[in-house]
Amino acid sequence: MQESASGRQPADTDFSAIEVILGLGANVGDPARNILDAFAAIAGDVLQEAVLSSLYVTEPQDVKAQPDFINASCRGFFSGSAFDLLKKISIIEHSLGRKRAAETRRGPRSIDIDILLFGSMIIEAGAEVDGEGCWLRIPHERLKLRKFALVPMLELKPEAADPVTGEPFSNFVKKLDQQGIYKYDI
Ligand code: PH2
Ligand code: MG
Ligand code: MG
Repeated sequence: MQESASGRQPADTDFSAIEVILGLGANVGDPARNILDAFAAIAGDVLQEAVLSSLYVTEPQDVKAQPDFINASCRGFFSGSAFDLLKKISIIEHSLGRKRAAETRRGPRSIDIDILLFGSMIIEAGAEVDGEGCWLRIPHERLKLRKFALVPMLELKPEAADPVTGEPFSNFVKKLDQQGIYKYDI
């Protein structure tokens, strides 16, 4: 645990590591395999003490006419900036067959890895992914609207609260009854 600087600590404890929550989603190819492969890469190379939530089968949101998704969440500690993390996860997306240029907005994808929470930081900044400009917003701007992101995140961190307002994210799940989500048996 990197959170406390009091008491006896191992000499290599990194107090700059920040707790992050990622959202994972996939609905092309073998989506469950892609989620597990993405987690293996994250746990091996990106986050310390990485843990994965259950996998969930979720009804597609935004663009309804596409296959069901598998969604999950991952929690761990990262040493570096949010931009550094974005760069690392986009390399993993790429290695799992994601081709942004060929995608439709909010449509099917082999793997999507989103930064949902980065400690309790509030970030709004221009960034670059795969040579294209994008807007990095943390907490993720659609998190409160998406049961497929909230439910796996709350499994890993039930007390998670919106860094902007302090409101527990669990309050928002109740308002999203109509969005289908089921546990996936691996
Ligand atoms: N991702 C989207 C659009 N719609 N629906 C579900 N159920 N799960 C997703 O991960 C998802 C989605 C684009 O990011
Ligand atoms: Mg994304
Ligand atoms: Mg997404």
